[in-house]
Amino acid sequence: MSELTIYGDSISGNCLKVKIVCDRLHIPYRWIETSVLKGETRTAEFLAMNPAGQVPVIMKDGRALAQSNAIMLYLADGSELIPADAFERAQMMQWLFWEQYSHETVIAVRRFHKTYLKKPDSEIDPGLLPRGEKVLAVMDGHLATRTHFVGTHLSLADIGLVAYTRFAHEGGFTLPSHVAQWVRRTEDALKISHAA
Ligand SMILES: N[C@@H](CCC(=O)N[C@@H](CS)C(=O)NCC(=O)O)C(=O)O
Repeated sequence: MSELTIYGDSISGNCLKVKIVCDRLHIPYRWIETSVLKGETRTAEFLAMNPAGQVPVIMKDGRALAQSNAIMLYLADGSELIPADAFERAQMMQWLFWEQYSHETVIAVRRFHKTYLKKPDSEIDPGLLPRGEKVLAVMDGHLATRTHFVGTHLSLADIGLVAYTRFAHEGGFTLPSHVAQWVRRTEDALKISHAA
């Protein structure tokens, strides 16, 4: 089997999800730094792998796969990061779909505009801040009585959600207490540095 290659931008939480899963499961990989800001996702070679022009993308056995959560599901197949119980597995998917539709589109987007495009708050969509606060409140309510998003073990739901939550302060958000504690716990469990 050929080596796994990850095309990723180190500033991107979506790309870090893939790296975190590989590191956790001891999957060897080659990382090819691909900068969004430098337009490296717009070259003909890159668009041939992912016509959507987005990282992360993995190449495995001559095939390309995009979408961070789809990549995590492929890499973690059969591992302890995916619950064996069908209902818990579906709950994990529930959070992963929510992450992409409601969380990443707000928390990651505001962080990108504020920290990387260096826009003043007056030039950033004013709806992002209240929407992000609502998203964090949903997470806080869920975590008030739980250590992990699903069941009692770390799963892809935690990895998918921690990827951008740990950088939420760079988007001007303050983490509610249960979320802040869960971020710390999850970073420690994954042996990644504390982002805040
Ligand atoms: N839903 C996709 C989102 C990927 C995405 O938005 N990637 C960003 C970096 S975080 C990107 O490549 N942006 C470049 C662009 O959209 O032009 C995923 O989860 O992989």
